[in-house]
Amino acid sequence: MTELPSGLEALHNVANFPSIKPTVPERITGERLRFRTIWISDIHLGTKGCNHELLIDFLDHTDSDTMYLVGDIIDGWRLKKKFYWPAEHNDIVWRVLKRAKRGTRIVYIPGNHDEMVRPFCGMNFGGVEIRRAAFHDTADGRRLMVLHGDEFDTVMLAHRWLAFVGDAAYHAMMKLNNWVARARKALGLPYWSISKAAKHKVKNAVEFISKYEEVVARAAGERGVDGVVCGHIHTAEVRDFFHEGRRVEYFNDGDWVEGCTALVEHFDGRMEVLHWAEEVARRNKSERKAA
Ligand SMILES: [Mn+2]
Repeated sequence: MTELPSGLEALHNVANFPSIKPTVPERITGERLRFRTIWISDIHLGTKGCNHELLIDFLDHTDSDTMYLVGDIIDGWRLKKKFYWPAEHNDIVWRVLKRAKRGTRIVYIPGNHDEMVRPFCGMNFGGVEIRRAAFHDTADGRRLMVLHGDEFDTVMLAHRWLAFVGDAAYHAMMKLNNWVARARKALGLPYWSISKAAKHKVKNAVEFISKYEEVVARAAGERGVDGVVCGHIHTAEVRDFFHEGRRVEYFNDGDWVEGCTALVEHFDGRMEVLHWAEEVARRNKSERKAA
């Protein structure tokens, strides 16, 4: 293969991973938290926004029979503008490939930020199945549709801006907001309306998220499945909807830029959102107690 897109090239470089050692050594813990299934998405490798520290911790403390990578794993949009690929991002790819080698079934569903991987759908890459979408059967017999979720942006064109929530520009804007507020205060100027604009955006965001969840759940209902798992909007959620009198469950696994969450299925089919920052805090507390 010649001329691989930048994100894939990085993936390709670590594909022969046994010969490469991660810079952050794998934390070998006695027992990993075991799940039937793990869903993670919106990692945005290749951006400063990616919280690689928490994600590496998550990957070192968990295991599952199946793991779905639900899109926006690599941020090709940002990489195209500016190449940013710290060693820790290789470490994440290394850990995913190692999981595949250990026997975890890995299904990678590219999103809109890693759409350069979409032409490879149907292929198997280093033990990772690349798919456009998938169906997952839970232990208690529910059928879930798994997709990234940007498909529904076309239904809601007015709200496309939210797809950029994970983008560094968003963080830069938030930083600028803080800086402007402080500078104005120092100059004795009143608090400026940028906060009002931000609040308006947030209110819009709340409405958008609710509407988005509804649209996705409706699409799942129309396809006759029991539920849907997606990512894309960086908002983890478990929510029940009804479609023609039938229950349709909506699951969003969140992201690793702001929320740092994963969706898991326990061995009895129970679904749960894990907030990894909270899990780490709890672990540190119990370790301190033990010491
Ligand atoms: Mn997305």
